[in-house]
Order: sequence, then structure tokens, then C-alpha cells
Amino acid sequence: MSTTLTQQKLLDRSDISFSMKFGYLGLGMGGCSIAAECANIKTNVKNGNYPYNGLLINTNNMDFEKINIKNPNIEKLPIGSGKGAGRDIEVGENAFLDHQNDVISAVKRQFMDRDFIWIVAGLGGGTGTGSVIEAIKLLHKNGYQRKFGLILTLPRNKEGATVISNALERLQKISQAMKGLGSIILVDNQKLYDKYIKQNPNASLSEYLEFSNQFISDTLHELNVVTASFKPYGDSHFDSSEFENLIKTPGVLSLSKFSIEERKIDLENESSYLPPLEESIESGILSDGYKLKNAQRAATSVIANKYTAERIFTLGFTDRIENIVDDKAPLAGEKPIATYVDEKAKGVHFYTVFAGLNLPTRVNELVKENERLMELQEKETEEDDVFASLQTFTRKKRIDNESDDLDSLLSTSNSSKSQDTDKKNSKDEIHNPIDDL
Ligand SMILES: Nc1nc2c(ncn2[C@@H]2O[C@H](COP(=O)(O)OP(=O)(O)OP(=O)(O)O)[C@@H](O)[C@H]2O)c(=O)[nH]1
Ligand SMILES: [Mg+2]
Repeated sequence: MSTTLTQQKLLDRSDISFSMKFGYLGLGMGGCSIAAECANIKTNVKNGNYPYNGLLINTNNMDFEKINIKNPNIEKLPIGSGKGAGRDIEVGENAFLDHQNDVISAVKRQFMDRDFIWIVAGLGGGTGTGSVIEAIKLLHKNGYQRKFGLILTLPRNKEGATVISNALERLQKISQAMKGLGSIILVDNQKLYDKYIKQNPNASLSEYLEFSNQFISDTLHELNVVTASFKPYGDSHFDSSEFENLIKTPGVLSLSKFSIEERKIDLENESSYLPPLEESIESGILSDGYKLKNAQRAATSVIANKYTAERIFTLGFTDRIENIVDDKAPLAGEKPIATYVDEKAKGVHFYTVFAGLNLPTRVNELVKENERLMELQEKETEEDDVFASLQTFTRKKRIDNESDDLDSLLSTSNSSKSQDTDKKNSKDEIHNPIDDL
């Protein structure tokens, strides 16, 4: 998939429209960085220069400085100590609760004209993860029922036990409440990181994060534009209100995109485009490992320029795509295949969205990783005990050999005492919770 094909230069165009006005409520450092990137989108559209806005909430004042804010319609709201929540979800939750009234006022001010709000948090830390449940409750109680969804990142395996268990603890609660929420978009940091590092082996973690945030922002914007901007070709139809239904469907949303050069689509040769389309649906853009069979809704949009549309948008073509989607999501109540003409399109672009899904297998992997780390911790403690018994064993032996020497016996017991204290201290150091921050 080449970049020129994937980007379509949507941002530089003035002839596009948006399905929905999104507002982004960022929580914690990751949540605020992603929300800011999404709300920073600038277009050339008249009266739509900045189609989105944002409210950024964090307990760490320094982190606010690191966020690149271009859109004047992004507001920052500091809560808590100003020093962060130190990966403690209770501290994050309490900071949010203590400033609840400020949050309500800011939400009303910022989001009064928004069609849909995305609560954005990086799962694993203290502030975003700790506030997310309270933020859900707050929007729900203050006039935004069914008008908000979640964008949550899943941590990478190497981020450690605290991060993974924080993320899982809150995911458990969120999954219980899932039926009452709009859609949830999961961003699998491990998936995006693996892909990014393969292509950019010398890049830093912060470069990865920047890339991932831009990628999330572009993906959402593209979907929002595609469903509103282009002329439907033929009878098939998928409009802004259907897009709205899709993102308001409770459950997880899986997004996929596939772009291919026009000349590569040979209608007489299905293998020229169907297998990579299927593959793109399975591998998703931001996360994968979904049981698509559970999807409640699905939608596919295909975009091509006029010349290509006339050649490829035949009944047989849409029929084949319909079969693929139907095969993957037999229970979906609606699954339109919509074809559009974009005069300026280079290549043919397929966007597929599945809504109402359960959590993906990546969450199982995180549960397993969490168990592995806990076992490792237990083993480590056991090994400490072995070390202690070995120490006693050596000493006893020495005592036996020199049992008639009182001085040396005393000095041995003294030194053994001080060794014990030393060991206790070093053990304390190893388990100092500050090291976990
Ligand atoms: N994709 C992406 N993920 C991020 C980014 N920043 C953080 N994350 C993820 O989000 C998780 C939580 O980190 P933060 O958002 O920094 O934590 P926080 O909510 O500020 O919590 P505290 O610092 O403990 O108060 C991390 O473990 C990462 O996996 C980001 O810019 N992009
Ligand atoms: Mg933080």
C-alpha cells in the first residue's frame, strides 16, 4: 500500500464535508496527546478550518507544555496536584472527582454544539485510566447519553506489570458497562509499534507515539470525510446518518482500509483484489483479533475516480464484496456496500467498519502477560528465600568447624546480624514502589 494512495491528500482539499462534528475529551498524557492531535486537524474548507475541538484534562502540568496545540478551540483543564498520578488509578480517579464541577462546566462550554464526543485515554497510567469511568458517568449524566464513544490505547507487553494490570482492571469495568456506551475504538500500541519499528528501526519511542497519534487522527478524520463528501455511484448508499448509527453502536469498532492502483483491479480475475481486501479486513488498522461474526453492523465504502468507477462498479463487483462481508458478519443487521465517485481519487479505496464487537484477542494476550509477570515475581521471591537458606547453611558449617572459638562465634553471629540487615535493606530497595513509577 503506497502512501500516496492511502492519504488521498484529503486535508489539502477544500471540496470535502464532514459527517459529524467531533469533540475530543483527552484524559492523562496519552489521552491528551491523541485528543490534541485529532482536534488539531486543519482543513482548507471555508468555515471549517478546524472541524473538531478538544478538552484536555491532566494531573501533570508539565505534560501540558509538551502537547502541541494548534487549534485555538482546544482547552486545557489541570486537575489534582499538578505532578501527575504516578500510575496510581485511585489518585487519578480522585483528582477527577475533586474537580468534577470544573469538568462539567468545561464540557458544557466546549462541547455544546458537538454531534459526538470521544473520550480518549491511554490505558495503563494513573490519570487517564483512573478517570475514564468517572468521565463516562459524567457525560452520561450531563446530556450526552448515546452521544459519546471511547478511544483507548492498549499497552505494549514491555510496559510492565503495573501498566498492564491498571489497563486490565479498567477494561474489566468498561466491558461491563459496554452495552450502555457508544462505540469503543481500541488502539493496540503493540501492533502499531511492531509495524512502525520494522519500517523505522532507528526511531525513538516518542517518534513512535507521535506517529501513532497522527495515524489515529487521520484514520478518524478520513472516515468522517469519506462518508459525507463523495457522490454515491449507483443505488447503493451509506450516508452520514448511517455513519452516526455505526459509531453509536455499543461494542468495539473495527476499522479497516485497503487501497489499490486502478489498473490492478481485473474484474475477470478476483484474485487481483479480493484476497488483499479480505486480508485488510482481518488485520484492521488500529487493532485486530476480533470475532467479526459477532458484528451488529457493518459498512463498506469504495471510492474511485469517474473513469474507474464506470469500469469497475458493476453489480458483479459489489456482489463479491457483499459476499465477503456477509460471510464475515452473518448476524449484522445492516451491511451496506456503498460506491462513490471522487473526481480526484488516485487509486481505489475500500473502507470497512464493523461495529458492536466484543473485546479482541489482544486483551487475552495482556491477561496472559500479566499472569506471566505475576508468576515471575513469585519465582523471584522464592529465589530470594533460597538465597537466605543458603546463607544460613554456610554459616552453620563455619560455626560447626570453629565451635570452640567463642570470639569467632560471636563475631560470626554479629556479622550474620549485620548481613541480615544489609540484605533486608537491599531487599527493601528492590521492592521500593517508587521504582515502579
Ligand atoms: N498511542 C499512544 N499511546 C500513548 C501515548 N502516551 C501514552 N500512551 C499509552 O498510554 C498509557 C498510559 O500513559 P499516560 O497516558 O502517560 O498515563 P497518565 O494517564 O498520564 O497517568 P499518570 O502519568 O500515571 O498520571 C501508556 O502506558 C502508553 O501505553 C501517546 O502519545 N500515544
Ligand atoms: Mg501522566
